[in-house]
Amino acid sequence: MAPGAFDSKGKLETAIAETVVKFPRPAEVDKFTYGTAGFRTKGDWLDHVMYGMGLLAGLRSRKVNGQTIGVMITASHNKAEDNGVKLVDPMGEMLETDWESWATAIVNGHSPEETVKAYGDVLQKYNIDQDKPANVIYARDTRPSGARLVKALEAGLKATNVTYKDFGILTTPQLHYLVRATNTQDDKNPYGEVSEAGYYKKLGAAFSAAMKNVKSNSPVTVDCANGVGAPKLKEMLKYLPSEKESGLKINIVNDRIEQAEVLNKDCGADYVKTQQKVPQGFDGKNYDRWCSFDGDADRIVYYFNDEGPVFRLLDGDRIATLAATFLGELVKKCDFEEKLELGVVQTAYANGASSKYITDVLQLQSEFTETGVKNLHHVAARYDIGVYFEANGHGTVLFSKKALDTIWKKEPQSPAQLENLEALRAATELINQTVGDAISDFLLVEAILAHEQFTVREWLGMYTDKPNKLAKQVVPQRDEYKTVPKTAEQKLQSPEGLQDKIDTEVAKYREGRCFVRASGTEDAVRIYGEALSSYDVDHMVRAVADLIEIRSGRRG
Ligand code: G16
Repeated sequence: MAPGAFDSKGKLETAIAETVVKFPRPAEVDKFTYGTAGFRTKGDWLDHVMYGMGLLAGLRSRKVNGQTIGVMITASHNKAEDNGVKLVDPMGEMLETDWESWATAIVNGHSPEETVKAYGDVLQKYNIDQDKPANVIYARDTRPSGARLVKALEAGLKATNVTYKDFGILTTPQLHYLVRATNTQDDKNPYGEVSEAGYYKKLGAAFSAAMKNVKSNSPVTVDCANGVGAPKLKEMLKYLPSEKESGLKINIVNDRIEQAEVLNKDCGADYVKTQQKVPQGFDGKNYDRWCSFDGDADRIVYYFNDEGPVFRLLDGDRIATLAATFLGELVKKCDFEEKLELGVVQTAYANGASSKYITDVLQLQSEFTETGVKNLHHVAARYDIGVYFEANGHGTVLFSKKALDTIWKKEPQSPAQLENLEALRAATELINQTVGDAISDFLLVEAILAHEQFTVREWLGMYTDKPNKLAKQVVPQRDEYKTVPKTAEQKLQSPEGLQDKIDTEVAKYREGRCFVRASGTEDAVRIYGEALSSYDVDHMVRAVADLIEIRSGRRG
């Protein structure tokens, strides 16, 4: 069959038209939109979307010469009844953004003919040969709707002759790992074994290497948000050095995955970050080290109770600065002949104090992108070592080929340099290069704290956060909140006139910064504010929230 064409006998068109009707569009949804991290809404409404994503995943694989594409079924930090789906590109990164509009076109067909046409449009646009092989792997989190949605996905894959494999229940980053591992199997340096066990082996070996010369400040407690991170972290423990060897004792709480309704409920990274409080099940004493994963284990935040008790958060900004400091020092100590450029990428939600620390104290380049790891990842990839983190705890570190070659080829000049080189090499293996990964980030942070012999208090003492607040406000129509391009989402262009009102309010507060943007994962807008004092922040954010309530017609 010629590239860009359906088969001449119309078999493919018929197969799509006959199967898509089994997964009708829900009446409740006018339009599905590919948001910050794919499609996300109530699980009950997603069968049609999932079928369409099966079609698209096959097309994408054919476009990239049969390389394996990943499909992850998850709604991450959202409540249990929601679900979602995102595609993973061959190197484990998020789907190329140009393809998001095709995803939207395919899943929004109002009739079988429209779905068939959207499929044909992609074939034609990219001159795709439908007869070429296509390979897709997929996994899901612990949500009850996941098993049913897999059936819809498989129907889309079968209709278009895609070879597929179900990896069952995994964390989102594990699926990203598997996609990259699959596509690099024939390379000189495969990313890892193509199995869940391969993931644990790789991280376990890297963590043992990272901890070779150091001991941890034990213990640490991990809140797994009652999600998939709980069983997977328990499995990971089997591959880690013993408590006796590493000094690290890992406690796990909020691991009730059999009770779907408690997923992310009053616990998990998003709850802790947005509520600025400890999760349900917290029983730590002052200065005990705790951290929280989110529902699909791609985000992590740390925290502890200070005297008072006063809640202290060590969020994504803190992990970024900790990692950048540690890696930057190791690079200096290794004294490479080739200069390695380190950069840190954040979003507008980053605390101003962290950005100042990166540029003024660490003297590193810092850049800002729009929300979504898909945006940060590509900017970080321009550096030799690119650290990227969203304040909400989603992020990782990327090493360029040049950086990896430099780090692995260097001949150490002294035992001390060998130790530093070994720590840096271990970090390149420990850090998930595909996407933010709570388990990998957790092990990285634990290794760094052990190397630096840092307590949580000392970590917090690296700089002082500006008082801040991240609030969420449910609105009837989040689509009307649009931001001005190239402002890192800090200025609204619509609803008309709202930004002027926000500016007037914010100007009343000392060193105030506050912005509003529509969430791409929930039916809400997010309001972020920081100012000189907590009192100012609370009042400023409240005042901006009032403006939105008035706008939504909830207040006169
Ligand atoms: C997803 C994205 C993150 C983003 C978060 C919140 O995370 O992968 O990059 O920060 O949504 O996005 P928004 O503010 O648009 O709702 P997750 O962990 O929910 O997949």
